[in-house]
Amino acid sequence: MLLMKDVIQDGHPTLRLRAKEVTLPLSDDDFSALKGMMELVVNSQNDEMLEKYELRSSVGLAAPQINISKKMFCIFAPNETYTKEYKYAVVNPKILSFSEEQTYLGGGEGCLSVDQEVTGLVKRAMRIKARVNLVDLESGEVTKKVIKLSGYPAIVFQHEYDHLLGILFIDKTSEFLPGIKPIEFGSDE
Ligand code: UDB
Ligand code: ZN
Repeated sequence: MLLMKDVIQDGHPTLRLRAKEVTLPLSDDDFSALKGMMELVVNSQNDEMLEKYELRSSVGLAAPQINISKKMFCIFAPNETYTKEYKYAVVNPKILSFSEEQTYLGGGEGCLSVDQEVTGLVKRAMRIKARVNLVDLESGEVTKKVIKLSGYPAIVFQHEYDHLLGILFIDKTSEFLPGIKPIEFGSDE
């Protein structure tokens, strides 16, 4: 089982690499890695597991964060009204378009690979359209899709996508973002 100690921290060179394309069909190793990543994120949102394994309540994790420099990430996040859950195991994503409209998390972003205390405001597109390969973690089936995301799930997607480019949120923080409407949600763990 993956734990917080398996998540590498800022300063580790892997976090700064451009992740490599994943070869499809998915190898057993890549599939296991994705499964482990999703397990960590899902477990972190379960109070008992969170306490038992001293997890940080997480909404996403990218492969470079567990020292695998490949284009894969997992997301398990609600929308800002808690009416829908987005659970995606993603391989070789490509963001096709970003909306003109921008937003940011009002409480700021953090990162599992950056010291707990550090947060900052990060300008993000309000909506994105992306080409992805979605992996069914039960069957192993991989499906090509074009997805559209908006609001909080779109922010999480962009944060994880940045990890595949070697970008951390601390590279992009602003003190103020005047004229941009924040999403008031996800400010705490
Ligand atoms: C997170 N968690 O997982 F709104 F159930 C952050 C950390 C860094 C604070 C652990 C988080 O936002 N938790 C959260 C928020 C909610 C509801 C909920 C849990 N990440 C993921 C990460 O570092 N991936 O690489 C940071 C987020 C900041 C913006 C998007 C991802
Ligand atoms: Zn992160």
